[in-house]
Amino acid sequence: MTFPQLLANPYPWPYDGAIDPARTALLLIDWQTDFCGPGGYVDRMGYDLSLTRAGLEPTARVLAAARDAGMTVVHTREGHRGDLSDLPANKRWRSARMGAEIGSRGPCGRILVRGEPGWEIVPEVAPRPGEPIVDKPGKGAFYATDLDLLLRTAGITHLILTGITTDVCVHTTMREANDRGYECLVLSDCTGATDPRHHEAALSMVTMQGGIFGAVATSADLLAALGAVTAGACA
Ligand code: C5J
Repeated sequence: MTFPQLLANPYPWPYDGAIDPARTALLLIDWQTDFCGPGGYVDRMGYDLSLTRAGLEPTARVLAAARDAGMTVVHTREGHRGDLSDLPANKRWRSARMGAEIGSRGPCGRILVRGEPGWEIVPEVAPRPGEPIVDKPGKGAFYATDLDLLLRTAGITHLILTGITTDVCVHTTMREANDRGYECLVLSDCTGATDPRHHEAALSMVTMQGGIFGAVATSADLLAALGAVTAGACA
C-alpha cells in the first residue's frame, strides 16, 4: 500500500510520487535526556528545555503512524565511549567552556557517555524491540556509523527526519543523506533547537533553491497523507 504525496514546502513530497512505506524510513535523531531532559547536557548548558522538548508529542504521533504504515523506524543516539577515545579534543574543550564538559559527571551520569542515564532515549519515543538504534560519535548520523548500510540493505530511498537539534544533528544528518541521494523530508514541529531563530533558519535553508536539501512539512501534513487521525479530531 502506498500513500499520496503530501503538502510540503517547496514541493509536494516526495518528488517522485506516492509515499511508499517499503522505501521510506522515519529517523528519530537524538531524542536523548542529554538533549531534552532535566539534568542533561543541554540543561547543564543553561538552555530552555521547552525548546528541545517541543517536538516530542508530535513525534510520538508520527512514530505511531509510521509503525502502523509499516515504515522502517531508525533511532540515533549521540554519545562517546567511556574512555572518551572517540571524543575529539576540541569538542571536549568547547563543552567545558559551556560548563557541561562531555565525560564529566552530572545529575544524569557522565555527560554524553554511552550507557549513562542521560544518554538514553526518552520514554515518549522509546525504541521498540527490533528497531535499529544507531550510535554516533558526531553530529551526522552517517559519519562513523553503519546507517547507510542499514538503509540501503533495507531498500530505503526516502527519509523523514525528526529529532533534536534542528540546526545541528538534524541538519548535519539531512545534508549527509541528501549527498547520498536520499529524498529527505524534515517535519518542522518534530524538531527543535536551543535558539528558535536557528530552528527557523535551519528549516528555511532546506527549502531554498527549489528544495536544496529536500522539503519541509508539519506532522499534521504527514499524518493527513498517511490517513492517520490527528489529536483533537472529532467524529
Ligand atoms: C548537539 C545534537 N546539538 N544532537 N547535538 O550538540 O544536535
